[in-house]
Amino acid sequence: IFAKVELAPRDPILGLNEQYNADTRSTKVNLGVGVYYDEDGRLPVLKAVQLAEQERAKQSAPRGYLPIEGISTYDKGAQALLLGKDSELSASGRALTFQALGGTGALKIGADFLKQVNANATVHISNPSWENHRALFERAGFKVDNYPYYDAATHGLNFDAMVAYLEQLSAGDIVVLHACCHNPTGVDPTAAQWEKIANIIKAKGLVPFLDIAYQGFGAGLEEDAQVVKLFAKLDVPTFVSSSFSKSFSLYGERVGALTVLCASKDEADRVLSQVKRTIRTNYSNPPTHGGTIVSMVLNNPELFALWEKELAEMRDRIRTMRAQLVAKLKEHGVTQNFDFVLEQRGMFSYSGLTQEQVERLRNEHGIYAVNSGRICVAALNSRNIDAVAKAIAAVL
Ligand code: PLP
Ligand code: TYF
Repeated sequence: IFAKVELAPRDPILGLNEQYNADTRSTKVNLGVGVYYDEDGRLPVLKAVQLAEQERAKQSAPRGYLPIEGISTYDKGAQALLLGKDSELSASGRALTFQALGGTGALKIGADFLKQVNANATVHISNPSWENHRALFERAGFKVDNYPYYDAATHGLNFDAMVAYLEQLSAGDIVVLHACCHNPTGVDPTAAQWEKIANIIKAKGLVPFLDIAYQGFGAGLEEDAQVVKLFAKLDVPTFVSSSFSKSFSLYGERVGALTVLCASKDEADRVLSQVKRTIRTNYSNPPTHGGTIVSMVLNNPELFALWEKELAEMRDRIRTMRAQLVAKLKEHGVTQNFDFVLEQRGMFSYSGLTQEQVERLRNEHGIYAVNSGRICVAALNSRNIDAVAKAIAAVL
């Protein structure tokens, strides 16, 4: 049965990691994968997480099976982060949240459930989008198309083309939107543009699937959830995949959530039963450790405040790195305007570097960026930024 199995392509981003790890140069810098590193170039273990883990270890809690939908306090906490603490949707039982295996797991159970209820829909993702969006929805059985998004000429959003594209979609079609900190470009619509996007989606009967993997990395936890609240207010059936991988620096714990907004409590009860079936037939129920830690932080006011402060520090450090990168490029004689880097949000910058320049960065300077020109600004620090700016200047 394996004789005809073809070799699958590597994930372009995770493949880059393998290449980076094999590189023996001591000056190498990994700006590829979307991971937040601290000023010392290390993956942080947040203080709020450490305190929760110490408390958890003291409890020596047994590790029984969780409910299919996960830890109820985790689900409530994750939902409140998206909709706010006094959401009418939550109070009326019209919002469902499922603990999921990271943002990816949330996308996958959402996609599988959508395939069951909306099989002939086309899924529309931004051009460009996170590498896994297309593959994941195709694997779930959908046809996947791209809507116009990034405008290379302005390093900004091609809003007119995006709107024109959405206007001609058919009712029931699914539109995947990055609720904040667009991956890979760092370019987000403005509040006014979001209003317009949301109104088209409602008027056309489209199904929004909001992916929010970087809540807290844009402007703040609340600010970054505005887009979710906007859709909640519109009263359209909405899917939200959220992730704590980056915001808690708990990548390997697979902490995420799928939230589904329904029209009535009765509808929500039926949707709940079907999404639970999707989960049961995939992995039965989620794991305990990461979810417990996140739930402890979300539901303890002191730990929550500490977490929010640590998240703000990560966000501010990325901003500082953006400013320093722009300044250092000038210092190294770059005359092109890179000020757009300051406007981009979240971990990434679509730098405008060509594939050839990215290859030279990698081969000649040991600096790893994604072939698209995407760099992870969160991997810069005061020790590597000079070398990075110098190398970019050299390949430009
Ligand atoms: N969605 C986007 C846009 C992402 O950038 C990521 C990155 O990892 C994910 C989803 C998946 O998140 P997780 O690692 O929690 O599965
Ligand atoms: O875009 C990124 O770099 C992150 C990490 O299959 C990532 O989202 C990349 C690829 C992948 C899973 C996570």
